[in-house]
Amino acid sequence: MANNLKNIEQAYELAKARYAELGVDVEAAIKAADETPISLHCWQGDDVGGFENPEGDLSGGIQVTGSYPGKARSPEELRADIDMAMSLIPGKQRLNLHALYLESEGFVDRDQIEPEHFANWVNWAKGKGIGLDFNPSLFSHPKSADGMTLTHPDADVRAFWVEHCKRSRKVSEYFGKELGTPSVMNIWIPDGSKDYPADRLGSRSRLVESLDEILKEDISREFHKDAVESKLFGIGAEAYTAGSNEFYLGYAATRKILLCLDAGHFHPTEVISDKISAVSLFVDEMLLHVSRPMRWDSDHIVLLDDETQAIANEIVRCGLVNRVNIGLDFFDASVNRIGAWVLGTRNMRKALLKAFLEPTEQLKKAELEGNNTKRLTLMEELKVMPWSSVWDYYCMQNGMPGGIEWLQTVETYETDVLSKRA
Ligand code: RNT
Ligand code: ZN
Repeated sequence: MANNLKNIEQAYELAKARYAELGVDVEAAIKAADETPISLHCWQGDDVGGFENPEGDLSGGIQVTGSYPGKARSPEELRADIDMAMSLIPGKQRLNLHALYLESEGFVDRDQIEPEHFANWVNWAKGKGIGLDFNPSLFSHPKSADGMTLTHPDADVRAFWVEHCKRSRKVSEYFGKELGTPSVMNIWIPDGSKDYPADRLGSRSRLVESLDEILKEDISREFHKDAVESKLFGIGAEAYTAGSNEFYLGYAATRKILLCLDAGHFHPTEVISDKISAVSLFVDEMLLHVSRPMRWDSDHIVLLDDETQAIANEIVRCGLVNRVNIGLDFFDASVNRIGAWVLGTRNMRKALLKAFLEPTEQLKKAELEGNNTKRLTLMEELKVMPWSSVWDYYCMQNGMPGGIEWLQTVETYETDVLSKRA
């Protein structure tokens, strides 16, 4: 082990010297990557099930596939699993909760949720010194069964969901107050239709009305921030999605709230990395749902692929670290769920580290001078720079393995804990 640590240090020193030749301050890059928060999504741990109704089925046009054993069945199990995952991921973390993950004595419907139903989560977060983010849950419920919530033609159904969202904002505000860091609350609705609608305008007008009603109460941004998430289509909502990109871009810009960009919510060749700079000129803060769509909005585990890297590069190159909130959104039930969290989140962190290890000013200078040969050559060179030696060192500083040794810890936990869950 001691030998191994020494090798990591030596490799790091060599890497540092190589990066210095490019004018990159490696220590500053490590610090910046470490301090950029990533919000882990609670729903990878139990296939977006939650604790409202143990028999509840996932609906709303999203799907989890796979039946890997050992999913969390209670808040205690889920928190233990998140503890395990977080212990293997370096850097500043947050937890992103859905309203479905409330804790109560007996059934509490969505229009009845209170901050107290999330007190255990807050205490847990306090113990870890992390922030919480929140989401109202407008799916997996009888009142969303026909694929409409805030756009529903029935005013009573709309009112039910408006009330849920209003109460969710109070939960989010409570998180911010208790934890000293604002909670980003994201509204995503499944609303759309399987076949061609006759009145898109009517439906979208109702959505504006519902959202305006939800946002009526002013809540300090010191505690809570509102975000809205667009989407292209869902299973069973192929022809029309009310909350499209244009809809929410306009809504977020005019209401001065956050826009959420989910990597899986656009046409297959469209990428959110390209949207970050554009949106930043009109919306002051963003939320990202970093995900990996495969042929559709499949929510595969985030890889260290070109798009994940491009997202990180854009955040860093545009100087948007303080205006882009990074959240993850994937749910894979075909593999060890803790492994999924660790792998996907470490990939996002790696992408951030690589982005901070870039000589951005040099790239921009070459571009301004019209030296596109240099720009491209430098970009290619960065791919083979010894960033992984910096990563290993950074992980070592955090008392974590840089390589795949973390998998052993996850496998031991699977044997000792997960495999005992019926
Ligand atoms: C669905 C959206 C939404 C959900 C989570 C559970 O397509 O991406 O963000 O995945 O809120
Ligand atoms: Zn999403």
